[in-house]
Order: sequence, then structure tokens, then C-alpha cells
Amino acid sequence: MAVAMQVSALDPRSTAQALVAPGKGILAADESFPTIEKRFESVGLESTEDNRRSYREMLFRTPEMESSISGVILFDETIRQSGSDGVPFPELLAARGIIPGIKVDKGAKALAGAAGEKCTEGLDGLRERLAEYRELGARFTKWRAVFAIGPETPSETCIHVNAVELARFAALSQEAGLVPIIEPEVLMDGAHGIERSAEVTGRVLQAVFEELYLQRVQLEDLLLKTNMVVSGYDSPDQATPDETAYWTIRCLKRHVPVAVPGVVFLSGGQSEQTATVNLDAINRHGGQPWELSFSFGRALQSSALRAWADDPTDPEAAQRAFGRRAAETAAARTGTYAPSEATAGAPA
Ligand code: 5MM
Repeated sequence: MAVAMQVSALDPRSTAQALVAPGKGILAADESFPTIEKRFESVGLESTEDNRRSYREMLFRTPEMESSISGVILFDETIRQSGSDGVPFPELLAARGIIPGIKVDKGAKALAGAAGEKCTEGLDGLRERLAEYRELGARFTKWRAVFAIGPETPSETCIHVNAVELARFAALSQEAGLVPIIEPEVLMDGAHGIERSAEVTGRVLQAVFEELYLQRVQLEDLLLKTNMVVSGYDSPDQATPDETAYWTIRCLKRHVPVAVPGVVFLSGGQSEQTATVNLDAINRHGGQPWELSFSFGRALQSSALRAWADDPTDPEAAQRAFGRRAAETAAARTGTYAPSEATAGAPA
């Protein structure tokens, strides 16, 4: 009870700092209906409301997860759901000292006038939704924009529109007393090399921070969630962890103000092992002005989901898998990750 009081009493700046506390990071459990359906289908599960609730309850009750997980991003359905004992999920998490957050975007949709590119929707009515989410226990918010790398993309149109929307979302979140997590994701699809990924990620981050400045968003009271700078999935020349760390830090140094308290990387389709080795390499560089942490979805959940699909009535095996991944990823925060056999051998 005392811990729950602490979470709800945190002011936005303390919330942002607590989310990137040393040795901790964020679990992204905010898969929308189409995404969770895809994840469940991959392990032969049906995406029913009760399956989604039970699966997420399994995750949120994992023993000792609070020692490596600082916050959890929820989806609109999930923030309204409860554990089997009737305790609402946000309360269940806060009682463990884990900060509940909420994804507030309504997904990436086709961008008119820019063939094949996307812009994220969800600004209409956002002020009212934010007030409700705060009442439901959320203390931070998240909005994702996606940028595909192609010969002619991302266009300046796509970068500009998404940067404006990310900043609108951030300003409204701060107005509501919530900490915005700004998520511009440069996708890994394509055969491009790491230098092209660095160039595009840099252009996107530059545009986003210019727009945040224009819209008077407080940089101290937000977090950046972005991609590591990596080679495209189909590139014949896959960067090593050291190269990934070099290009990622170089890109952040050029485009992310030091007033931002932390960068939480997404895993973006990297395997559990690759995402963690890369985060570890990034943190081995040491001495950066921001906390360099994680907000992984797939790279924290993949093994746990497979274990849960094997026998949903016995959550302990899945919780062991999730607890192991949370602890390993937290170790990568300090550059001390030692791959376990289970993670090294897990399929992507
Ligand atoms: C990029 O996706 C975010 C991080 O997940 P990974 O570590 O698996 O890349 C994630 O938070 C994402 O935003 C949510 O899963 C929601 O995605 P959708 O597409 O369902 O909105």
C-alpha cells in the first residue's frame, strides 16, 4: 500500500526519472488488437478478451519483476481490465512500485499524398482521453510514428507530419500532468546498411526535437523511445554490436538534447539475444548524458509467450521466462549482460 502511494504521488519529472532508474526499464505490453492477434496466432492462440487478460495477468504477476521493470505500457483494453482477484491492472502494478502507462495513439494509417507512407492518428478527443487515463491510474503516455526506409522514403512530408503530431501529443500529455514517451521508429525492413539507418534516424530525430521546441514541450519531462541504429533486415552486411553502439550513440549525440532524461530503445523485431547484446554494447560505451534503457515488447515477451501457449493453465514456466528476460535486459543497462543458454538458443 505504501508503494502504491509512492507511484501515484510522483510528479512528472520524478516519474520520467523513475522510469529510467539505473538497472530498470519498461515493458511494452501495449499491443493493439491487430498486433496481439498476430503475436497470439504465431503460437497458435486465439485472441479472445479473456486470453489477452490472462496472458497479461501472467506477465504482471511475475515474481520480482519490480527489480528490473520500472513501468508497463498498457493498451486501452488492458488499463480497464483486472486480475482474477478483481484488482485493476494499474493498481496491481502500482502496488508493486511499477508505474502504469498507456499507449494513446490510434495507429499508423496511410498518409494522403505520400504513397506507401504512414501518419499516426489519435489526436481528436485526446485531451479528454488523457484525463480519463489519468483517473484510471496512468502516469505516462506513449505515441508511435513509423518511418520506412526506401530509395525515396521517408519523405520530408512524412517526417514533418509525424513530428508535428508527436509534439501535439507530447504537449497535451504534459498539460494533463502525464509524462509523454515519444516514439519515432525507423523500421528495419529493407536491405540498407547501417549508415543509411543512421542518416534517416538522424533526420527524423532532428525534426522531432525541432517541433517539440516549437510547441514548448518540456524536454526534462519526457522520454524518447526510438530504434537502435541497425542494419536493415536484408542487408548483406549486418553490423556488429560494437558498430551498432557506435552509430546509435553518434546519432543520439548529434540530435537529442541532453535535457532529455532518458532514451528507451524499442527492440523492433530483433531477436531477444540480439536486442540485449546491442543494448549491452551501447551501455558499455558509458558516460553518456542520458540514461540508455529499454522499452521492449517482443524482445521481453517472445519466450514467455511461447511458454504460456504451451500451457496457459500453468503460468509459472512463462513467468520464469519473462523474469529471466527482464533480468537479462536490466543487466544490459549496465553493460553486464551474460547470455543465458535459453536466450541464446531462442528463435527470433
Ligand atoms: C515498435 O513497437 C513497440 C516496441 O515493441 P518491440 O520492442 O516489439 O519493437 C511497441 O510498444 C508497439 O508500439 C506496441 O507493441 C503497439 O504496437 P501497435 O502496432 O499494436 O500499435
